[in-house]
Amino acid sequence: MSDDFRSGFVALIGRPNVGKSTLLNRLVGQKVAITSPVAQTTRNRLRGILTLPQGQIILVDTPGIHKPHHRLGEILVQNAQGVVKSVDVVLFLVDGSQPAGGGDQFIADWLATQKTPVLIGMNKWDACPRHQAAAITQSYQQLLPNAPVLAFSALTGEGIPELQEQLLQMLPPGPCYYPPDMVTDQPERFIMAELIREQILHLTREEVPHSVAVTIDQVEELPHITRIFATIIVERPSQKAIIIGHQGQMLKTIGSRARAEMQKLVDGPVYLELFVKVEPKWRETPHLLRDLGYRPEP
Ligand SMILES: Nc1nc2c(ncn2[C@@H]2O[C@H](COP(=O)(O)OP(=O)(O)OP(=O)(O)O)[C@@H](O)[C@H]2O)c(=O)[nH]1
Ligand SMILES: [Mg+2]
Repeated sequence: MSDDFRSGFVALIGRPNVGKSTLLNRLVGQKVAITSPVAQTTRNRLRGILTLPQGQIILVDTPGIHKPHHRLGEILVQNAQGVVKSVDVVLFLVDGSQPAGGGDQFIADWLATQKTPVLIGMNKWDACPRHQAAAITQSYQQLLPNAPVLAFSALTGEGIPELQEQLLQMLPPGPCYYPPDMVTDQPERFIMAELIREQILHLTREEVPHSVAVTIDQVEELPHITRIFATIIVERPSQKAIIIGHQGQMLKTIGSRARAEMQKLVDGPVYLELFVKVEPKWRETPHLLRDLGYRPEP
């Protein structure tokens, strides 16, 4: 390790759906966080680790900041805000394909009251209409006049090397906090549950995605196959019916797509069995939220 090795923590902060988790996966080069077109996909703070010859960047993904409508939402927003105090740099991620809006202004005003240095990251640059690029960039620069601004695309990879370089420059000299081959701090079981929830976010609509939680009940690592038993929890019988689908077709599709993702994760064959359970109001019930892993973080 050279003397000028740099390292530290970078929080990914921004509105829901701007691409924080997609960027995390792109930077660490592996899928450690689930992503979807549905806002409020991420529910847990999650670290992704990128080790380079010149340094180690530890990215902290957070739930998108929005106006909370229920207890789960409140916990998620509080936790995202709490992260900022504990990191070296905030990467304030915005949707660079359109001008700044009220939600960005709200986050920027709050970041301006914090001591942590901020880099504004304009993601989705691939989708930015070129004739509007200058005006859009200016609308974000105005939010925090002293913060550097970079444009890139987590989807195509354009501008990502420059982003890595800029983040390294903003980090202090420091040690390798995690082993170089480690890409996340999340246990495999958590990622398995998330891969199931990801398929539900992609395949169902309206109120169903937000009413779903997933638990992994058992993992059996046999010599030739990994057997996984999981439960999908919903709030109402009508949602259970949607998840199961006509003649069980929806559950089958969720299962086979999640299984394909899990096989990449464990690098071997997977057998997946899914159960569906109704748990009325789990999003408002403190002990259920706790059991499902959604809790206020320090
Ligand atoms: N065109 C384009 N789409 C992107 C890019 N990055 C992410 N997306 C898409 O934006 C949507 C949201 O991505 P996520 O990574 O789940 O967003 P997020 O900010 O983590 O969202 P929350 O967890 O809900 O706060 C997905 O459909 C992504 O495919 C990008 O650079 N360009
Ligand atoms: Mg996310």
